[in-house]
Amino acid sequence: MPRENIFLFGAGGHAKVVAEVVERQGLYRIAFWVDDDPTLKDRSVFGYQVLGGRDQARHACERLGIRRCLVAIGNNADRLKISEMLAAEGLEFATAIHPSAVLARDVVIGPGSVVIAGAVLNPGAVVGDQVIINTGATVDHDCQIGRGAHVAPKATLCGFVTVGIGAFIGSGATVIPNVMVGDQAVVGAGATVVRNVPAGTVVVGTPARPIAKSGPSPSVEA
Ligand code: JB2
Repeated sequence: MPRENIFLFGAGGHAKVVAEVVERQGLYRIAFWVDDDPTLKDRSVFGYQVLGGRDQARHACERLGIRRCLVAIGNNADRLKISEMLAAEGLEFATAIHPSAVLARDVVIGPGSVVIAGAVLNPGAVVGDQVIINTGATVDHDCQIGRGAHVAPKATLCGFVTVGIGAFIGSGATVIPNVMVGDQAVVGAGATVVRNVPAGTVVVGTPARPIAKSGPSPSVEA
């Protein structure tokens, strides 16, 4: 079966990781990168050309009949904003899962989401769209991960954890069972979350405590 052509939006550090996942998954062929940074235009990254910004993408998609892409930008608010803009233009989203990730039979992963090498998702986990489950993260049974969230490398979510829209769980953080992390909340690297985190709150440490408010995401407010 021929692989479907897609493009990756963003050509930075996260995008290179996403390209690895897409190549190893083997379902899609990367046709080109799109990036608004003019200094990247016409560069080759991993052998794929950076076509230019969104306008170039639109034309190339029409010409090549491409209807699917992945937004490969780590910033949650920006990834959501750009995915909404691309969806409004009629584009759909691929889902990329690294073959070394371990997914239980009933795990649900939304469109535009990426599961990176070594991640483990146990039964009943539901992952929304435009989510990053990063390298070696664990999402245990019956967790729910909201749209545009990011579970960073080696973070551990125990059973029945809920992660809100656009929330960020830092690298190596642990969230104990049944805890809810609110929309756009930020959990610092290595934190141990033992009670619910209100929306828009930054928590750090063990046990995790609030230190600040996190910035709003336009796409969450909309
Ligand atoms: O709206 C935008 C945007 N549009 C295009 N916001 C952001 N942040 N980036 C945008 N881009 C393009 O995506 C930029 O021109 C740039 O080329 C690329 C982002 O690359 P960068 O290397 O800055 O970040 P990243 O998103 O690839 O990686 C971050 O997130 C990952 C999950 C880093 O923090 C990584 O260390 C992390 N692993």
